[in-house]
Amino acid sequence: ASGRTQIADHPLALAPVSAPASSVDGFVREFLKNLNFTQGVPLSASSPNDRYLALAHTVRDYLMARWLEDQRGQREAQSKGVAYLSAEYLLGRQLDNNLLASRLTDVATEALAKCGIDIDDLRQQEVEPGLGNGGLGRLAACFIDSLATMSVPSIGYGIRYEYGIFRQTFVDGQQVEQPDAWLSLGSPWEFPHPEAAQTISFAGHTETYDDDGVERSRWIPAWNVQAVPYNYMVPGYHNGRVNTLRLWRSVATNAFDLRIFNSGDYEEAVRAQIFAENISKVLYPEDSTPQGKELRLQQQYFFVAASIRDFLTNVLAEDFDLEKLPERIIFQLNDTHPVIAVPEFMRVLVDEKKMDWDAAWAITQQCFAYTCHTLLPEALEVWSVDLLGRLLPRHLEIIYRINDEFLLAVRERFGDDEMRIRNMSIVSDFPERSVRMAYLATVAGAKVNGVAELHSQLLRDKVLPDFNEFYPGKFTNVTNGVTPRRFIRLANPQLADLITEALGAGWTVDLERLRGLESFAEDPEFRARFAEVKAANKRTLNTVLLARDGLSVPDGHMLDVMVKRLHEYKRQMLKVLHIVTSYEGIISGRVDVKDVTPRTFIFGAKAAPGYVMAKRIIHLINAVGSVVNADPRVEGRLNVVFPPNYNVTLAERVIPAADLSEQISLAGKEASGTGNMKFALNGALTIGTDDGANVEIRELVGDDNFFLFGMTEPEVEALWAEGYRPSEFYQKDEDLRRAIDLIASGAFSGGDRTTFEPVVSNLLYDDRFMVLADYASYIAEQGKVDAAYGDQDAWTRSAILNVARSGYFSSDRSMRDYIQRIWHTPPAY
Ligand code: 4GP
Repeated sequence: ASGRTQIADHPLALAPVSAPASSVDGFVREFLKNLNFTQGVPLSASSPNDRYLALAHTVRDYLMARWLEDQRGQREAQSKGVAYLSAEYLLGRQLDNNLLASRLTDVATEALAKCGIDIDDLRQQEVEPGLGNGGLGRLAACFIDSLATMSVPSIGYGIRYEYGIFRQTFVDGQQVEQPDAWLSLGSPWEFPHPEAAQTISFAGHTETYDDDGVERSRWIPAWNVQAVPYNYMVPGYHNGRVNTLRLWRSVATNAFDLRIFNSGDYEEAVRAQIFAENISKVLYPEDSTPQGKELRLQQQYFFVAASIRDFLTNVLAEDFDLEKLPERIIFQLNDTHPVIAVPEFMRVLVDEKKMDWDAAWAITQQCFAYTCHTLLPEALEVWSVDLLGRLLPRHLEIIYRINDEFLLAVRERFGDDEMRIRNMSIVSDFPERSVRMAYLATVAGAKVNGVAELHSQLLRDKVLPDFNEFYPGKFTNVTNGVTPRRFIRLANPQLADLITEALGAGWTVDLERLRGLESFAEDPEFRARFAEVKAANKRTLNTVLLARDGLSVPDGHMLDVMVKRLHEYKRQMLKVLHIVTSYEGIISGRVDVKDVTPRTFIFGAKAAPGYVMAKRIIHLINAVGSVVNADPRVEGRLNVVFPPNYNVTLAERVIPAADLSEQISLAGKEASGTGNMKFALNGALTIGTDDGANVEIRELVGDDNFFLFGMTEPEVEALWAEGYRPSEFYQKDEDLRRAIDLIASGAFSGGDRTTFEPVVSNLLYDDRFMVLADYASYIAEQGKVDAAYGDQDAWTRSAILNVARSGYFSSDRSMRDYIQRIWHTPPAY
């Protein structure tokens, strides 16, 4: 027994003694060791995948000591931490980021060179985890990077989707979804812990019972699955800190029935396994079927229930006084997907921990905060009462009670204003009885935040005004941010070096220092070097696109980029109309091709598999591209490039090369945007509406360095109120008519007028996002873009000023705002 105690006390039992030596020879040794002992091959017989995995394991080894130390610290700390609950983490590749964070890039490069290996070849082996869709998933990844870099005690919780978001391919210009098998060659960055699986239950019924004179409820579930944690390292930048991202995988409790197997029914023998594993199969399963909807709710409950249990049982001490929970944790709800955590938390406190309802509710209201990422009403999730009652019967009861008490309080405050009561009820009766998850989150959350100034204001005044009146001070804003580590240091190393040369080190963790570049904008020599970096980035992009998709970015072209999810509100259609207008001008002879500024238009966009109009727009972009690119009359001056499967890896090459950033959503629709920030930080000029964070970008970089067009949000409202008839714009504007007519004529569909007819009639007779209303202003502003681009030196000056003035958009600043306005956590421990 005494021997065991001694071992438990031994430093090695708590954490490895130290990281391997950070020398080239030390790295070589570790790398070869991993090749031999982890991959089981000698260098001479190793495949590129072996080498990549060995390299990744080596980097892990360097981070391990700090990771274990920080996990222990987090368990032992008595201070408050953050648990970020998110259905998505769009991480991007890990290798480079982890090398950068641990200052190992040079050592690793040299060490591998000594082994005869070009580290660049190994970089290409890494398949990025497809665990996110768009903005909110990438935001989550930026936030955990910043939290680690700022040493904030925190953990990210989510789902380890086996296939992630789909891999996009184009067949005849149309999107075809393929499974994204990102795990097929193994992921060296994850640490599975099957022994720490949690049981997560579903369905069944509830009952009340007498618990020593107190009537209590309990849930008798019908089936369950196991949630297996997979841990990922989240290293801070140059601070030795390593936080954790914990993603859950769903497996069957009894994966395999030997009795049935032996009876010969092999399919039935593994049915439970297939059923259970579906939960963590894909991100955002198609939800147009009832089965799809149910699967999404299963996913949401699955990961938040596992995360809450994980925190309560593995992080808190066994004898922790639950009344003190608000001093130890805040769960940040990243949009509505994790909101079912609220009734789950209540269920655990009331049913399992036997806490009094009011006490539990008071605690819950301090332990959650909610971030909304949208303004589109259809994006605010609702769950039918029918589905909720079947899948999570106890949670539905809890939601009803929360709602009853909430509405009682509303009546007390505002009287029996039935209209207001109906508008504020968490449970709505129309069009079917359902639970409004955004309302539940708003009622439960200590704070509710939007993601840019304008968005937060609209959220408060237009989307949830009654709640704002009822809960003064609950609503706040935190403008989004992006991590400068990945999006400048890794994505744009040459710019990073130029900045360091000008400003010295330190700006990577204190991005406001970029202000210092303002004076360099006036220095011709600096401008020339800045322009050279941009040109080099374009050449790199050209090489990448050529290898990846056989596409090219010709020398001397302005790079005009629109990369983001495909959605009508983002208005890729407006961009298409601009291209078609330029093209039509050339082929009709009204514009001399020699006067056209050579531009390459880059698109990157996935459409949700069930979003038919978005897919038609993708088809149209590709169709326009093939016609325009091939037409000799254009003389190569317009070039449309649409690489499929836009992802973080490609973004890191596209953004640093861009000249013009397209942020052209209808005002009042884009919550924030984060791509807009990445472009500005990499010296692209924005053409944009007064929407989302564009507003703040423009304020900071200045009107002279931003191309503003389109209606403002109040103008949009006014036009709606007055009755928007898109066809009137079509009738009035000759250029617009020519562009639309050209599409309608079949010019981009081999003469077939039916192919894009739905797109055209949607524009003419519906046009919910007012593309036609903003067309004229957009085209006029694009004219100014061309003129400005004509003076390259002035353009470069503006580009530098964009970089210099965008330091505010670091996700480190966002995290400081969250800490100050919402979490009230100590900045570090
Ligand atoms: C996105 C918003 O569309 C975008 O404006 C914002 O920058 C981003 O969240 C992060 O806050 N929303 C989503 C979504 O990704 O799925 O609703």
